[in-house]
Amino acid sequence: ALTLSGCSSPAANDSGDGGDGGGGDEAYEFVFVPGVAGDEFYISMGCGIQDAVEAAGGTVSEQAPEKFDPTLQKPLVDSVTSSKPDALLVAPTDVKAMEAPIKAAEAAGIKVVLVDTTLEDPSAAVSQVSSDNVGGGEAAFSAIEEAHPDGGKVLVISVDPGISTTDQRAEGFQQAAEANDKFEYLGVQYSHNEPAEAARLVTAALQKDPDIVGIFAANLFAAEGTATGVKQAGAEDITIVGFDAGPAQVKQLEDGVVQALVAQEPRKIGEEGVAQALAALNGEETEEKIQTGFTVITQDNLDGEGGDAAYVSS
Ligand code: T6T
Repeated sequence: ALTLSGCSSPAANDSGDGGDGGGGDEAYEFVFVPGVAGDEFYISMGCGIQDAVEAAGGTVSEQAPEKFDPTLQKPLVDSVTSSKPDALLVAPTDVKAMEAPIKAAEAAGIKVVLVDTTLEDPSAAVSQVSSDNVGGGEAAFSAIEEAHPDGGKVLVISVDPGISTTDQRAEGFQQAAEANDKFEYLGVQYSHNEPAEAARLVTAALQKDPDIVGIFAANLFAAEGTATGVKQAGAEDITIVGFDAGPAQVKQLEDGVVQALVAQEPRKIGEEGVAQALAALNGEETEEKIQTGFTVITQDNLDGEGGDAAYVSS
Protein backbone atom coordinates (compact mmCIF):
# COMPACT_ATOMS: atom_id res chain seq x y z
CA ALA A 1 0.00 0.00 0.00
CA LEU A 2 1.19 3.46 -0.85
CA THR A 3 1.15 5.97 1.91
CA LEU A 4 -0.31 9.27 0.85
CA SER A 5 2.43 11.80 0.45
CA GLY A 6 3.00 15.36 -0.52
CA CYS A 7 0.07 16.94 1.30
CA SER A 8 0.94 19.85 3.49
CA SER A 9 -0.53 18.58 6.67
CA PRO A 10 -0.88 21.31 9.28
CA ALA A 11 -3.17 19.19 11.42
CA ALA A 12 -0.95 16.13 11.30
CA ASN A 13 -0.34 13.93 14.30
CA ASP A 14 -2.62 15.50 16.77
CA SER A 15 -2.84 12.25 18.60
CA GLY A 16 -4.04 13.71 21.88
CA ASP A 17 -7.55 13.27 23.17
CA GLY A 18 -10.40 15.27 21.78
CA GLY A 19 -9.15 15.53 18.20
CA ASP A 20 -11.58 16.37 15.43
CA GLY A 21 -12.48 12.87 14.60
CA GLY A 22 -14.69 11.61 17.37
CA GLY A 23 -12.28 11.45 20.27
CA GLY A 24 -11.77 7.69 20.36
CA ASP A 25 -8.37 6.43 21.48
CA GLU A 26 -8.29 3.73 18.86
CA ALA A 27 -5.72 4.11 16.04
CA TYR A 28 -8.07 3.19 13.24
CA GLU A 29 -6.70 2.01 9.92
CA PHE A 30 -8.19 3.63 6.80
CA VAL A 31 -7.75 2.81 3.13
CA PHE A 32 -8.60 5.24 0.33
CA VAL A 33 -9.41 3.84 -3.14
CA PRO A 34 -9.84 6.77 -5.56
CA GLY A 35 -11.23 6.49 -9.09
CA VAL A 36 -7.80 6.75 -10.67
CA ALA A 37 -4.16 7.54 -9.80
CA GLY A 38 -2.60 10.90 -10.66
CA ASP A 39 -5.87 12.87 -10.83
CA GLU A 40 -5.60 16.20 -9.01
CA PHE A 41 -9.18 15.97 -7.81
CA TYR A 42 -8.44 12.72 -5.98
CA ILE A 43 -5.01 13.98 -4.90
CA SER A 44 -6.71 16.94 -3.19
CA MET A 45 -9.30 14.61 -1.69
CA GLY A 46 -6.51 12.35 -0.40
CA CYS A 47 -4.94 15.32 1.38
CA GLY A 48 -8.24 16.05 3.13
CA ILE A 49 -8.50 12.40 4.11
CA GLN A 50 -4.93 12.23 5.37
CA ASP A 51 -5.27 15.35 7.51
CA ALA A 52 -8.54 14.17 9.04
CA VAL A 53 -7.29 10.66 9.73
CA GLU A 54 -4.06 11.91 11.30
CA ALA A 55 -5.98 14.40 13.43
CA ALA A 56 -7.93 11.44 14.80
CA GLY A 57 -4.75 9.48 15.52
CA GLY A 58 -5.31 6.93 12.77
CA THR A 59 -3.37 5.79 9.71
CA VAL A 60 -4.30 5.82 6.03
CA SER A 61 -2.95 4.24 2.88
CA GLU A 62 -4.06 4.53 -0.74
CA GLN A 63 -4.71 1.96 -3.47
CA ALA A 64 -5.26 3.70 -6.79
CA PRO A 65 -6.11 2.07 -10.13
CA GLU A 66 -3.96 3.12 -13.09
CA LYS A 67 -7.08 3.85 -15.16
CA PHE A 68 -10.62 4.95 -14.35
CA ASP A 69 -11.96 1.47 -14.96
CA PRO A 70 -13.96 -0.89 -12.71
CA THR A 71 -12.07 -3.95 -14.00
CA LEU A 72 -8.91 -2.41 -12.50
CA GLN A 73 -10.57 -1.02 -9.38
CA LYS A 74 -12.39 -4.22 -8.37
CA PRO A 75 -9.26 -6.30 -7.62
CA LEU A 76 -7.89 -3.44 -5.51
CA VAL A 77 -11.06 -3.34 -3.42
CA ASP A 78 -10.96 -7.14 -3.14
CA SER A 79 -7.41 -7.04 -1.79
CA VAL A 80 -8.30 -4.22 0.63
CA THR A 81 -11.18 -6.38 1.87
CA SER A 82 -8.87 -9.28 2.60
CA SER A 83 -6.48 -6.99 4.48
CA LYS A 84 -9.43 -5.89 6.70
CA PRO A 85 -8.77 -2.26 7.55
CA ASP A 86 -11.26 -0.55 9.85
CA ALA A 87 -12.61 1.76 7.16
CA LEU A 88 -12.64 2.06 3.37
CA LEU A 89 -13.25 5.33 1.55
CA VAL A 90 -13.90 4.48 -2.08
CA ALA A 91 -14.97 6.33 -5.24
CA PRO A 92 -16.67 3.58 -7.28
CA THR A 93 -15.86 3.84 -10.98
CA ASP A 94 -19.16 2.29 -12.06
CA VAL A 95 -22.60 2.38 -10.43
CA LYS A 96 -23.21 -1.34 -11.02
CA ALA A 97 -19.89 -3.12 -11.47
CA MET A 98 -18.51 -1.96 -8.12
CA GLU A 99 -21.56 -3.00 -6.08
CA ALA A 100 -20.48 -6.58 -5.37
CA PRO A 101 -16.89 -5.87 -4.28
CA ILE A 102 -18.06 -3.04 -2.03
CA LYS A 103 -20.77 -5.25 -0.51
CA ALA A 104 -18.09 -7.85 0.20
CA ALA A 105 -16.02 -5.20 2.03
CA GLU A 106 -18.99 -4.38 4.22
CA ALA A 107 -19.69 -8.06 4.81
CA ALA A 108 -16.10 -8.40 6.08
CA GLY A 109 -16.89 -5.82 8.78
CA ILE A 110 -15.22 -2.82 7.13
CA LYS A 111 -17.01 0.53 7.45
CA VAL A 112 -17.44 1.80 3.90
CA VAL A 113 -17.98 5.42 2.87
CA LEU A 114 -18.60 6.30 -0.78
CA VAL A 115 -16.73 9.47 -1.67
CA ASP A 116 -17.30 11.45 -4.89
CA THR A 117 -19.10 8.78 -6.93
CA THR A 118 -21.81 6.43 -5.70
CA LEU A 119 -23.59 3.16 -6.58
CA GLU A 120 -27.03 2.28 -7.87
CA ASP A 121 -27.52 0.43 -4.56
CA PRO A 122 -25.40 2.24 -1.97
CA SER A 123 -26.78 0.26 1.00
CA ALA A 124 -23.39 -1.28 1.88
CA ALA A 125 -22.05 2.17 2.75
CA VAL A 126 -22.55 4.02 6.02
CA SER A 127 -22.56 7.31 4.08
CA GLN A 128 -22.21 8.88 0.63
CA VAL A 129 -20.38 12.17 0.24
CA SER A 130 -20.44 13.96 -3.10
CA SER A 131 -20.72 17.30 -4.86
CA ASP A 132 -23.96 18.73 -6.15
CA ASN A 133 -23.23 17.30 -9.58
CA VAL A 134 -26.61 18.08 -11.16
CA GLY A 135 -26.30 21.67 -9.91
CA GLY A 136 -22.75 21.86 -11.25
CA GLY A 137 -23.94 20.78 -14.70
CA GLU A 138 -26.64 23.45 -14.62
CA ALA A 139 -24.05 26.05 -13.60
CA ALA A 140 -21.86 25.00 -16.52
CA PHE A 141 -24.73 25.65 -18.92
CA SER A 142 -25.42 29.05 -17.29
CA ALA A 143 -21.84 30.08 -18.03
CA ILE A 144 -22.31 29.20 -21.72
CA GLU A 145 -25.71 30.90 -21.79
CA GLU A 146 -24.22 34.09 -20.42
CA ALA A 147 -21.50 34.15 -23.07
CA HIS A 148 -23.96 33.33 -25.89
CA PRO A 149 -27.29 35.03 -25.13
CA ASP A 150 -28.44 34.38 -28.70
CA GLY A 151 -28.08 30.64 -28.18
CA GLY A 152 -26.70 27.96 -30.48
CA LYS A 153 -25.47 24.40 -30.43
CA VAL A 154 -23.97 22.90 -27.28
CA LEU A 155 -22.20 19.61 -26.65
CA VAL A 156 -21.08 17.58 -23.61
CA ILE A 157 -17.83 15.62 -23.49
CA SER A 158 -18.05 13.13 -20.65
CA VAL A 159 -16.12 10.04 -19.48
CA ASP A 160 -18.14 6.79 -19.68
CA PRO A 161 -21.79 6.01 -19.05
CA GLY A 162 -22.40 4.50 -15.60
CA ILE A 163 -20.28 6.95 -13.59
CA SER A 164 -22.66 8.64 -11.14
CA THR A 165 -20.91 12.01 -11.02
CA THR A 166 -20.36 12.70 -14.70
CA ASP A 167 -23.77 11.26 -15.64
CA GLN A 168 -25.41 13.68 -13.19
CA ARG A 169 -23.39 16.62 -14.51
CA ALA A 170 -24.48 15.83 -18.07
CA GLU A 171 -28.06 15.47 -16.88
CA GLY A 172 -28.03 18.87 -15.13
CA PHE A 173 -26.49 20.46 -18.22
CA GLN A 174 -29.02 18.83 -20.56
CA GLN A 175 -32.01 19.88 -18.46
CA ALA A 176 -30.81 23.48 -18.37
CA ALA A 177 -29.98 23.53 -22.09
CA GLU A 178 -33.37 22.09 -23.06
CA ALA A 179 -35.15 24.67 -20.91
CA ASN A 180 -33.83 27.45 -23.20
CA ASP A 181 -35.21 27.07 -26.71
CA LYS A 182 -32.49 29.23 -28.22
CA PHE A 183 -30.09 26.36 -27.60
CA GLU A 184 -29.77 23.07 -29.41
CA TYR A 185 -28.43 20.25 -27.24
CA LEU A 186 -26.24 17.93 -29.33
CA GLY A 187 -25.91 15.24 -26.66
CA VAL A 188 -23.06 13.57 -24.77
CA GLN A 189 -19.95 11.91 -26.18
CA TYR A 190 -17.72 9.65 -24.09
CA SER A 191 -13.93 10.03 -23.98
CA HIS A 192 -13.10 7.12 -21.62
CA ASN A 193 -11.08 9.54 -19.46
CA GLU A 194 -8.50 9.87 -22.26
CA PRO A 195 -7.63 13.46 -23.24
CA ALA A 196 -6.58 12.31 -26.73
CA GLU A 197 -9.97 10.71 -27.29
CA ALA A 198 -11.76 13.85 -26.03
CA ALA A 199 -9.68 15.93 -28.47
CA ARG A 200 -10.58 13.58 -31.32
CA LEU A 201 -14.30 13.72 -30.48
CA VAL A 202 -14.26 17.51 -30.32
CA THR A 203 -12.40 17.87 -33.62
CA ALA A 204 -14.92 15.56 -35.32
CA ALA A 205 -17.89 17.33 -33.72
CA LEU A 206 -16.61 20.70 -34.93
CA GLN A 207 -16.15 19.36 -38.43
CA LYS A 208 -19.78 18.24 -38.45
CA ASP A 209 -21.15 21.31 -36.60
CA PRO A 210 -18.73 24.22 -37.01
CA ASP A 211 -21.32 26.51 -35.41
CA ILE A 212 -21.12 24.92 -31.94
CA VAL A 213 -21.07 27.77 -29.40
CA GLY A 214 -20.33 25.88 -26.20
CA ILE A 215 -18.79 22.67 -24.94
CA PHE A 216 -19.12 21.35 -21.42
CA ALA A 217 -16.30 18.99 -20.45
CA ALA A 218 -17.49 16.93 -17.50
CA ASN A 219 -14.17 16.23 -15.74
CA LEU A 220 -10.44 17.04 -15.73
CA PHE A 221 -9.38 14.76 -18.57
CA ALA A 222 -12.36 15.59 -20.75
CA ALA A 223 -11.51 19.26 -20.28
CA GLU A 224 -7.85 18.76 -21.14
CA GLY A 225 -8.76 17.06 -24.42
CA THR A 226 -11.59 19.44 -25.25
CA ALA A 227 -9.23 22.41 -25.05
CA THR A 228 -6.80 20.63 -27.38
CA GLY A 229 -9.57 19.73 -29.84
CA VAL A 230 -10.89 23.28 -30.02
CA LYS A 231 -7.36 24.60 -30.53
CA GLN A 232 -6.65 22.04 -33.28
CA ALA A 233 -9.86 22.96 -35.08
CA GLY A 234 -8.80 26.61 -34.93
CA ALA A 235 -12.26 27.42 -33.64
CA GLU A 236 -12.79 30.78 -32.00
CA ASP A 237 -15.76 32.08 -30.06
CA ILE A 238 -16.45 28.71 -28.50
CA THR A 239 -17.07 28.79 -24.79
CA ILE A 240 -15.46 25.86 -23.00
CA VAL A 241 -16.59 25.13 -19.47
CA GLY A 242 -14.70 22.43 -17.62
CA PHE A 243 -15.61 20.60 -14.45
CA ASP A 244 -12.71 20.61 -11.95
CA ALA A 245 -9.83 22.99 -11.37
CA GLY A 246 -6.43 21.35 -11.57
CA PRO A 247 -3.35 23.54 -12.14
CA ALA A 248 -3.46 23.01 -15.94
CA GLN A 249 -7.13 24.03 -16.07
CA VAL A 250 -6.46 27.16 -14.03
CA LYS A 251 -3.62 28.06 -16.41
CA GLN A 252 -5.96 27.56 -19.39
CA LEU A 253 -8.49 29.84 -17.75
CA GLU A 254 -5.81 32.50 -17.24
CA ASP A 255 -4.79 32.13 -20.88
CA GLY A 256 -8.38 32.41 -22.11
CA VAL A 257 -8.40 28.89 -23.58
CA VAL A 258 -11.32 27.94 -21.32
CA GLN A 259 -13.86 30.41 -20.00
CA ALA A 260 -15.12 28.86 -16.77
CA LEU A 261 -14.34 26.00 -14.39
CA VAL A 262 -16.69 24.35 -11.95
CA ALA A 263 -14.45 23.58 -8.97
CA GLN A 264 -15.56 20.95 -6.49
CA GLU A 265 -14.49 20.74 -2.85
CA PRO A 266 -12.38 17.58 -2.87
CA ARG A 267 -10.65 18.24 0.47
CA LYS A 268 -13.99 18.69 2.13
CA ILE A 269 -15.40 15.52 0.56
CA GLY A 270 -12.41 13.65 2.03
CA GLU A 271 -12.75 15.22 5.48
CA GLU A 272 -16.49 14.54 5.65
CA GLY A 273 -15.89 10.98 4.50
CA VAL A 274 -13.44 10.38 7.34
CA ALA A 275 -15.82 11.95 9.87
CA GLN A 276 -18.61 9.60 8.75
CA ALA A 277 -16.38 6.53 8.92
CA LEU A 278 -15.22 7.52 12.42
CA ALA A 279 -18.80 8.02 13.54
CA ALA A 280 -19.67 4.53 12.32
CA LEU A 281 -16.58 3.03 13.99
CA ASN A 282 -17.45 4.74 17.26
CA GLY A 283 -21.04 3.51 17.13
CA GLU A 284 -22.42 6.97 16.51
CA GLU A 285 -25.07 7.97 14.02
CA THR A 286 -24.03 8.59 10.44
CA GLU A 287 -25.54 10.77 7.72
CA GLU A 288 -26.79 8.80 4.77
CA LYS A 289 -25.94 11.50 2.24
CA ILE A 290 -23.75 14.58 2.42
CA GLN A 291 -23.68 17.03 -0.46
CA THR A 292 -20.78 19.43 -0.86
CA GLY A 293 -20.73 22.61 -2.91
CA PHE A 294 -18.86 24.00 -5.88
CA THR A 295 -17.42 27.32 -7.05
CA VAL A 296 -17.63 28.60 -10.62
CA ILE A 297 -14.20 30.05 -11.41
CA THR A 298 -13.76 32.65 -14.14
CA GLN A 299 -11.01 35.18 -14.85
CA ASP A 300 -13.02 37.63 -12.75
CA ASN A 301 -12.73 35.78 -9.43
CA LEU A 302 -9.43 34.00 -9.97
CA ASP A 303 -7.64 36.36 -7.57
CA GLY A 304 -10.08 35.66 -4.77
CA GLU A 305 -12.49 32.86 -4.01
CA GLY A 306 -11.98 31.32 -7.47
CA GLY A 307 -8.24 30.91 -6.97
CA ASP A 308 -8.81 29.50 -3.48
CA ALA A 309 -11.04 26.80 -4.94
CA ALA A 310 -8.30 25.39 -7.22
CA TYR A 311 -6.93 21.90 -6.50
CA VAL A 312 -3.45 20.88 -5.40
CA SER A 313 -1.30 18.68 -7.63
CA SER A 314 0.76 16.83 -5.06
O1 T6T B 1 -14.44 15.09 -11.67
C1 T6T B 1 -13.67 14.29 -10.83
C2 T6T B 1 -14.57 13.31 -10.12
O2 T6T B 1 -15.58 14.02 -9.43
C3 T6T B 1 -15.22 12.37 -11.15
O3 T6T B 1 -16.00 11.42 -10.49
C4 T6T B 1 -14.16 11.71 -12.00
O4 T6T B 1 -13.30 12.68 -12.58
C5 T6T B 1 -12.65 13.54 -11.65
O5 T6T B 1 -11.84 12.77 -10.80
C6 T6T B 1 -11.74 14.54 -12.39
O6 T6T B 1 -10.87 13.91 -13.26
